[in-house]
Amino acid sequence: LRLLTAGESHGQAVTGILEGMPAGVRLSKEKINSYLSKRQSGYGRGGRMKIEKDCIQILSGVRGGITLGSPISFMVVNKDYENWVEGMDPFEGNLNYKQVHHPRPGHADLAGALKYGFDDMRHVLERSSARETTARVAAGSIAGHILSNFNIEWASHVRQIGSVSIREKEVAFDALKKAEHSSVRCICKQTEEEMIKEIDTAKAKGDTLGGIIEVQISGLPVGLGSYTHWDRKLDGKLASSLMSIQGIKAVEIGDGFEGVVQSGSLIHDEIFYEEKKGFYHKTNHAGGIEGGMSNGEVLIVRCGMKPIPTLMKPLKTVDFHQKTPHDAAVERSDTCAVPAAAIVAEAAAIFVLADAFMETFGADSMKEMKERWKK
Ligand code: EPS
Repeated sequence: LRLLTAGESHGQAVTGILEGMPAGVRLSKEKINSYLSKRQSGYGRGGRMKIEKDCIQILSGVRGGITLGSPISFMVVNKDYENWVEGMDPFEGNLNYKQVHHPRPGHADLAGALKYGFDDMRHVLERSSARETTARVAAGSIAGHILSNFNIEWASHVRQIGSVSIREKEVAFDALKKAEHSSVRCICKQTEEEMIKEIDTAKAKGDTLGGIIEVQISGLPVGLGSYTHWDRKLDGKLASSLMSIQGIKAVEIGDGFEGVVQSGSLIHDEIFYEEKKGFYHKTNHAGGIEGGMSNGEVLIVRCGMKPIPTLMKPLKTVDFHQKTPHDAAVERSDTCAVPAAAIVAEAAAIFVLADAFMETFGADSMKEMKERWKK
């Protein structure tokens, strides 16, 4: 699977081309749209999400709801474009419109402008914006239709926002359903309230918050990915996909960082066998991956998201042209986008797993995959 995305945050649309989807996969537009709308929700979002109502338009690669095996091109219209035509129209746009000269610490602004030789950092922020994750969620949702045919399920929750964290070290897959009813995707009611308070306090101070999200995928077969070469390892591919999400600064599989302080005798998951179950583990510190391959247990991956760099009470920076001290640029933004990032992380993980699944069970058609799955 290969995904190309395009689109500026306040341009006409976010678009994507998804190449490599097998033929014969039945897609549900409702399912894709409800996933897109989940990404838009979450306590701590700013004004933009009140304007947008993300809906997919598929332009190619699908007929009568069935994939053709040809590239799937799609777009999600930016409703906010109406308010930005003056600056964003591809030919008539006024290049002096809402220029940005005061790079935000932690943002792509400065390195991006230096790299591409821009005078105006608007060119950078329009594309580096997390608006792009709309396309990744759309593509992840499309690819996820493959996995759903084989009863593979996924879910996510928010473990931490700012300094507020859930107490549970391990959360069972079924318990993640509770996150669906929480505006911060938290499985614990009391912690949810504390997270909301933390966001309110940050917002009142003109500050922003990051956090930790966890994605779990259940029902995976043994052997997706491979130990035979570095670029075929499932954990490596997941880390790359997840780390590329805007704002993500850390990725861990299973007990990751905590595992390193334990001794080997405590951290490795002992192996058992039962006639009905086959080989299995009673613990899952490895997070479902051993030797770069899925091991049949629930896959658990966590991501650390930094606080959003756009602060209403700006940090110090330097005027790009005058080279004198200045306050960083202030733009409408979110106080906390951690709950939304959980959906993006789900989509990014599903994308990689669908790809790995196709590598093992066939990539031409759903028919072929089902036949090989049975064997
Ligand atoms: C973002 C800034 C905000 C967010 C945006 C990401 O947008 P705006 O500048 O239009 O207020 O709302 O997120 C999205 C648009 C989205 O769809 O998630 C940024 O600078 O990254």
